[in-house]
Amino acid sequence: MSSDRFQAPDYYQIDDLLTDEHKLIRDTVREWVKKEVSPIIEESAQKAEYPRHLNKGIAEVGGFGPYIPTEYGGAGLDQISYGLIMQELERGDSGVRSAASVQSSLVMYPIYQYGNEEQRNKYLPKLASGEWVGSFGLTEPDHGSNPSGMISNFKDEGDHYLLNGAKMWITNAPICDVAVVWAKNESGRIHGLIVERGMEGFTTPETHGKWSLRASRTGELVFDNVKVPKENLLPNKSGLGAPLGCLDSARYGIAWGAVGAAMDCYDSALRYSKERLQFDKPIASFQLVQKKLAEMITEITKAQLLNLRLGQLKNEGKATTQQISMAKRNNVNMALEIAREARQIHGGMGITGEYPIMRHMMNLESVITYEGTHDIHLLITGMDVTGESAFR
Ligand code: TGC
Ligand code: FAD
Repeated sequence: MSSDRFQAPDYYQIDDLLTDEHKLIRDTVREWVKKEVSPIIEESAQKAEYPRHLNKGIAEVGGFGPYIPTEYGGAGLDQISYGLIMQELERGDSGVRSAASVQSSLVMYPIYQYGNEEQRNKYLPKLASGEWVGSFGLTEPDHGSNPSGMISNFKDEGDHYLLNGAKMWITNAPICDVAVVWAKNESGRIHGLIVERGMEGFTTPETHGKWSLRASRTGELVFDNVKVPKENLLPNKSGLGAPLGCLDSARYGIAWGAVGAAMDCYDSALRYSKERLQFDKPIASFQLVQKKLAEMITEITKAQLLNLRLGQLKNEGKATTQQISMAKRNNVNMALEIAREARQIHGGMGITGEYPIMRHMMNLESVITYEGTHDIHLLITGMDVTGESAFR
């Protein structure tokens, strides 16, 4: 990729609504992404490799467990800081944000929120420092949008649990040291179990051939009579609401992250439109190009404001699942449409790795599907406003 000349759009002076600490955190991550992510990410994506060496830096900028208390190694920050970190990481690449959001909201969060003190002390500091990589197993081959139908199960065998089943489409699976896995007990109740690499019968085959999130490792978690120690059960919450609670936190981060990807596409398109001449004029002077850019900055501004308000609500403990769904759905779709329009503004250059556009666009095709598809989030809003469930 050509050098990273990113300049963040802030059309409504939203910076004025942030604290100095928010801006410091945001700018620190932004600089880190410019220095460490932008120069290498295109090659990682082309080679379908996750640049694992970045984990140390993600940890240093507070990307693993931003809102987890410092006594467990987290950064102890508020929810707006968490959002800003995700925005900046996804400005670099959705795969980098994925690494941070899975580790933070899908692995550290359930261990912190549903685990006991021994589990917190054992796992959280190593996850916060990036020494360990975590994964989150909810989706199964036959149960994606409908996780309540999962068939992964565990039996009480006296001194341990015996876990069987398989999870699919799991971020970090091939490289994870620990996995938070959701499975049903003998009464059909969903519980979270911490499974560690090395447990006999636990394998993590990689999913190859992805056109999206290429700089992120995806795979399966397969459990063939895995003996899980009893102390690895998360004791403080069970039922589908437990994994869904984690998704609230991750979807919130994605709502911010998608704005980062959109800002990068807009910034690149704006600069390109001023530099690219056709018919002896910058293409920025043509009305049809201006229409694209004007609509992009309008949508980005709306999404930035949505995120900030959602962050305030989250800080106050008032953000609902349904509000988070709306922001995830709106912002990811907005980012994908902006990536497509930005690709057009770049003409043929837009399909190359010289610019980040096509990589963002392909990444966002996963982001619009994972953590609840675009249509599932629409149905969550539909149910909220009508009181009628259209899922079944
Ligand atoms: P439903 O009947 O609505 O709910 C079941 C129980 O859960 C409770 N609940 C919640 N509790 C806490 N937090 C929430 N956000 C909750 N939402 C619901 C609910 O009250 C109920 O409790 P109870 O006591 O009555 O049993 O469940 P449903 O089976 O009808 O399903 C609803 C639906 C479709 C919305 C939900 O299952 C869903 O969100 N489906 C989408 C699945 C999904 O998002 N999967 C994501 C997998 S992880 C992932 O993609 C990671 S990508 C990571 C990356 O790389 O960044
Ligand atoms: P399906 O549920 O089969 O949906 C297919 C289509 O049917 C969609 O368009 C959907 O909207 C539609 N549909 C389904 N039900 C309804 C309905 N009731 N009404 C209307 N339309 C409906 N999962 C994890 O647990 N952990 C991870 O770390 C993880 N990482 C992922 C990484 C990547 C790169 C990807 C692509 C996925 C990841 N996932 C992960 C899985 C992801 O959450 C699922 O792909 C997603 O929830 C959708 O499930 P599905 O793919 O089985 O699609």
